[in-house]
Amino acid sequence: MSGRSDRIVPLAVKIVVSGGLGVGKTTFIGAISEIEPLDTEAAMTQVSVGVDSLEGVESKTTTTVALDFGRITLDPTIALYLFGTPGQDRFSFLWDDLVEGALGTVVLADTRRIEECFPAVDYFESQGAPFVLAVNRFDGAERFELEEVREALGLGGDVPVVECDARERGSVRDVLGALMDRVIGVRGAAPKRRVALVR
Ligand SMILES: Nc1nc2c(ncn2[C@@H]2O[C@H](COP(=O)(O)OP(=O)(O)O)[C@@H](O)[C@H]2O)c(=O)[nH]1
Ligand SMILES: [Mg+2]
Repeated sequence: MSGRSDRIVPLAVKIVVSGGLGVGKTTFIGAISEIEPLDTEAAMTQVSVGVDSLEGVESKTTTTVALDFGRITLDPTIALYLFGTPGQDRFSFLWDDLVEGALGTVVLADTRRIEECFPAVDYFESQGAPFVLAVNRFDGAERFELEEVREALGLGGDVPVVECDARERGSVRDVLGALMDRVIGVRGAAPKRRVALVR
């Protein structure tokens, strides 16, 4: 007996889930994670009243103070590890560490409060990191064409804009699939052609 195991150890891929407060990050990770999601929901106290904008998310009484974490094995060779960013801007100093080594990001958006995802979009654009913009469909929210959302956020044509229901496992899976396609597309893209400047 060699003691060796033929068990395939899946490649671990780090994915970040971002967006503003109450856009559905915890729900998104919880819907797909095959392990009990490790989240750090803390009851919102009077302290955050007037600090965290809850307009439009009146039913929300907990908030993520550190991070959400979950795992989904796509096939025997690849496992995605999902890390949610804390929603409040005042925690964005944590993002540099959180995104280190990440292959790509899902930025969730709520069209009732689209401005909530501006900091995330700005951040990941400035990093030059591949991301997809997932419009989380909330009940009663006005419907916008995905191209309108792209325009409102000033996203380039290369950023996939998809819709999702963060409560639905299949929907979350589709978003992650779009992100993986985007990541592979970025990696497989032909190198930029450069032409010498000569007269
Ligand atoms: N209708 C609807 N509600 C959602 C969806 N995603 C999240 N929610 C609800 O929105 C609230 C905020 O979601 P949560 O995941 O805590 O947001 P987070 O602050 O980004 O982690 C919760 O009450 C969720 O149940 C969705 O896709 N559709
Ligand atoms: Mg949360």
